Amino acid sequence: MDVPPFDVALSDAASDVDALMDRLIVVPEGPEARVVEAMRYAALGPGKRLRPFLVLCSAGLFGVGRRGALQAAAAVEMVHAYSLVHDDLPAMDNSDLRRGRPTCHKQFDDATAILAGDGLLTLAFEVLAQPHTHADPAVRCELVTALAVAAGNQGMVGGQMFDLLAEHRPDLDIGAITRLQRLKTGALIAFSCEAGGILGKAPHDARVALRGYAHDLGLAFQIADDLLDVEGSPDQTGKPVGQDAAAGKATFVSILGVPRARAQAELLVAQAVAHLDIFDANTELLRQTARFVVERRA
Ligand code: GRG
Repeated sequence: MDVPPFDVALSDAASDVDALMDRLIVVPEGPEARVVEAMRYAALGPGKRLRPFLVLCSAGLFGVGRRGALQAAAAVEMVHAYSLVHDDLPAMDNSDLRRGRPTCHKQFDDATAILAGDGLLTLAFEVLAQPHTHADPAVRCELVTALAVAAGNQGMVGGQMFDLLAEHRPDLDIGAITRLQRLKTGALIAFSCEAGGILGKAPHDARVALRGYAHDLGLAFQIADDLLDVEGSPDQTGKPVGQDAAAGKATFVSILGVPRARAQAELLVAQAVAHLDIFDANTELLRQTARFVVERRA
């Protein structure tokens, strides 16, 4: 089967997942409408939709139907959007700008932003549990469990705690930073890659390969993020830059320096794509995603 150009595939994925989230996040009548408007603001705002794209690409390896894959893609994007809303709050990063627009708590207010994050996190699991996601309840249950582990204290929430405690700890070493980032951003990226394997009831070796790809991709993504924080501008990235240094945080870039961090990201891209060699199916989009992750400017 012909593979569409990377840009087209990424933008089609973004349109399709946005169309589904638009249908799933419905503003009701009554005073609770405000929190749903904030959920829509956070989830449907501009963004790369990288995690949904990874779900769709990994699902594509196993011939999974588009609707089921989109359900899982929408769920992971909702969890991602929630994490950004909560991360931007005054009690955490205290950011005013996200995706080139006021952050959710600036557009609404702190309490509404907290509730909007809670609403998105909760809705994600409702979506995974819907029969549209997969006909087999055991598959839906496996997706729910995997996303809970990735998003919760064993994954993103644990990583965020670690990150908050890492402020003013420029002494943290590369091993500690790697663990922190694997939890904070890597776990959700890993879920996105593994979701296709769960939906497609993929064999063990395929899941191991996807996990390896996701691990290297997640670290490459984070190094690219650290480089953008040093070298990018708010116009490019749509968010404040220089925040890591201002918070006295150790990062891959503060420890390795820019040239070695860039070389490490390249090495991780090469390692990530090597994991894909076991697949007979076309892995071109996943290979190009690894390049995109380190070459992106936002
Ligand atoms: C609040 C529980 C909780 C967790 C927050 C992921 C996270 C943990 C915070 C985000 C802070 C941050 C900027 C981390 C760096 C990596 C990252 C997740 C960047 C944003 O993801 P992109 O680049 O964003 O995929 P878009 O806007 O394209 O969706």
